[in-house]
Amino acid sequence: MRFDRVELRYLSLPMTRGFETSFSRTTRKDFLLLALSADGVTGYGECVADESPYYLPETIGTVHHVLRDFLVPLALARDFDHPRDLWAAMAPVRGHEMAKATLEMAAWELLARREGRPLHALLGGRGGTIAAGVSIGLQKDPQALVEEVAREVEAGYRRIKIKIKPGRDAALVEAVRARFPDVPLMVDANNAYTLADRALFESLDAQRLTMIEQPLGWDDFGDHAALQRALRTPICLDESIRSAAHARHALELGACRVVNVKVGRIGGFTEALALHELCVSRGVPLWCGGMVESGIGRLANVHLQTLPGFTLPGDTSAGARYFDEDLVDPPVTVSKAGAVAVPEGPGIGHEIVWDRVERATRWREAWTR
Ligand code: OSB
Ligand code: MG
Repeated sequence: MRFDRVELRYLSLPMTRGFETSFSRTTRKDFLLLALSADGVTGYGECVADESPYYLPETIGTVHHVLRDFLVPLALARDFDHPRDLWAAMAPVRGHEMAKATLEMAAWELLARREGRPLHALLGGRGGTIAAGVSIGLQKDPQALVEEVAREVEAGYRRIKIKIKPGRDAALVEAVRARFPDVPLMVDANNAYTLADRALFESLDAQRLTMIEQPLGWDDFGDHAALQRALRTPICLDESIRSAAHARHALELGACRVVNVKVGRIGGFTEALALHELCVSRGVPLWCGGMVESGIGRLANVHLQTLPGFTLPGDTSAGARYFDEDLVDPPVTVSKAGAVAVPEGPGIGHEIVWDRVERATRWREAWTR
């Protein structure tokens, strides 16, 4: 592929509802969308970085900088046979996985469109449907949370994830469990705790949670290993895993028993495929996380989850839970049976709604060969 143009847009989309985690509350979705062109075909990559470095260190600002000054020049400097060669060429840039993924995912999407095939076919996945789970943000009180869980169970979701933080944890789990004793339920703390909170997690062990996601430090393995030794409930790492090697180290140290993959967090699809292979070879359950993506990034997640190692429902919920006017048509929907249909059109497989993209665009910048 001879890339001849890269365009980066900053988009700001109003959200239908706020999303609150232990680290922030958002009511708008601000993100970068990258368009990569070669020989008259364009592919798209949605960046998962936020304005603030509260989930991981990267931000929209750092992604813009690293793309503009390092990754885009490199992508326009020579030809690439395959997206994995672009990934290899980006190796001299340390870290900055979200920036790398934005470009690398666009290269896969471009290749899929050029071949007239759906993204899942290039990744080695399959058609059909995937199982949907849902991530529910912090609500104003336990009653509001239980009502929200009831709505999502009714909507068909096959696994419920709730956010917790210190002071808003055990009581929330108890309230949900009292009403839904058997629903597949997990919690995500987004690194809000330390080992000093061990007793809380030991008490949660009785709640038959499918897993506890990222309870401790965002870049920690050692304390997670100590906590995992004390628990029956599996720990799942999210923030701590920014490469396939991180996952291997975490598993070897006993820091987790389940892995959450976000393509945008680990540098792109090439690395996601390596991580997938690692988990399959070790029999480790794998699932696909979400970053409140627009339909473009959401569909990329749908395609990835058709690979055989994705044995657990992910955080891919209906686009309409977050956006009245999503950027793809049709939007991503979830059936009453909790299934998302895998698109069969070229690339991500649904049309991008350009007038909505234009309306959401705050600035744009382009580079040519
Ligand atoms: O930790 O999984 C997370 C959203 C933003 C940042 C981090 C996380 C999340 C979610 C939302 O849990 C998942 C989604 O619906 O996209
Ligand atoms: Mg998480």
